[in-house]
Amino acid sequence: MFADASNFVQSVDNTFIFIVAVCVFFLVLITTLMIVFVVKYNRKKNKKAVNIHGSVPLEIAWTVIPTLLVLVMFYFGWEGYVKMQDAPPNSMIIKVTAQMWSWKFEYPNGVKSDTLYVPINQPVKVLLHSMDVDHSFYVPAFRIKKDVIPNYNNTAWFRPEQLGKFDIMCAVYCGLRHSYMYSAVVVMKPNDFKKWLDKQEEGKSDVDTTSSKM
Ligand SMILES: [Cu+2]
Repeated sequence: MFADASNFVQSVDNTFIFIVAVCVFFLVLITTLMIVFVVKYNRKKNKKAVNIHGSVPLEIAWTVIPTLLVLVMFYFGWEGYVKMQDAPPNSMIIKVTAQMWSWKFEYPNGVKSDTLYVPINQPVKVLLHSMDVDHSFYVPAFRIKKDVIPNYNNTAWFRPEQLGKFDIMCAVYCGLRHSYMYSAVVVMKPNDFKKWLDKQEEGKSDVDTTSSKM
């Protein structure tokens, strides 16, 4: 049903679907019972109200079942969160700088770009820095979202598993042009990524010479 653009898609979607399914099940159950009871116990049919006393089996059921359900939700949420916190040691480190209102990406060799380029199947750890206010690094297709806060080193990681271009957006309102804070992550074949990075590095030295002449 969903495209597997990163290693987190499956676990996040399963947790989400489980929670939605539980909510829909109870919405339908409670609404149906309400309607049935309104008809069945209508005042016109049952003019005299009857006092009902407690039921131990019922009380146990409506305490234990919801408790188990929220514990299962917590388990999936916690398990997914721990995986997202723990970047593999072979991750490529990319510095991400957020500022009003743009993203900057810096690769291990010092190359910088406005769009994030990554090789497929390579774990990438992003070091998230903010130059000014709170932002949030959000890649919906990868199911990752992490706050980017001034004076605080937040990190996130992902392993892209599908070639293509995916949206990056800021998920925290950060000022007038917050909605302009769009970028993209481009997932490339490892060879293409290497070529791109080498080309950028040549470009970078050109820029350095021109700036030093000025
Ligand atoms: Cu922002």
